[in-house]
Amino acid sequence: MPEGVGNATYFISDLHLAPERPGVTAALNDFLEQRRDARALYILGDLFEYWVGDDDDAPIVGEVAHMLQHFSLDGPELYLMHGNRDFLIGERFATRVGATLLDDPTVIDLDGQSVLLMHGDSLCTRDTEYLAFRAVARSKEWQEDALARPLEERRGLAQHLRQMSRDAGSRKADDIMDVTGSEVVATMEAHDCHTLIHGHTHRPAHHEISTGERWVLGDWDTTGWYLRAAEGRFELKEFDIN
Ligand SMILES: [Mn+2]
Repeated sequence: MPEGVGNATYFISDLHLAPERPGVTAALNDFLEQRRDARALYILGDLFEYWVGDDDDAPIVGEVAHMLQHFSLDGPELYLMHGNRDFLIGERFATRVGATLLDDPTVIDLDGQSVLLMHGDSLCTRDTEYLAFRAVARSKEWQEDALARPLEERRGLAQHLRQMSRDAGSRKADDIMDVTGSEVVATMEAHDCHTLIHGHTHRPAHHEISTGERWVLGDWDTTGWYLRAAEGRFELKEFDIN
């Protein structure tokens, strides 16, 4: 086995990396350096607070790209799924960091077990306003139009969308922002999976449900979260971020 490749699979999401929170970027660097037993790392969306295109030359993009490159070159497989903030990440960035872009949802084989991976936003079906925006913003037409604009204009658009998302979040009832139980069950059944891992809701937890189990990853702020899977066992861990 090459150095740096072990038997553990890690899942993280919702780091919401942004220049104004350098501590979280530093925490990602530490996290990656400490994963000596990693066989694979799955980043299940919202690695970045916003994404304006793979041509973004902002320092944080270069910094994070360098960390991920370093990690994947050491041997572990690296997978990236889009979140509702960074859904414009493209193949160019994925290739640059040695990652494979995953569809949402994706089913993986984890030590012989089928596991369903999602970001989680599509499970929040009571938030009809957001789902309407999602349908538009995930279309090829909308994305091609957005990405054809000059970088400065895209940065302005990203700030506008962030503000809209924050305003909408503060207006909406708490239960709208969580997943819909029946949607979780239907999605797991449709994919024939007894284990679901997702992020997005910032409500880290392990839920035992009728279809099996649901692991919810946590967001990174003053603490960070990861889910570790090895030898058929899952562990959800929280750690301090300085
Ligand atoms: Mn999200």
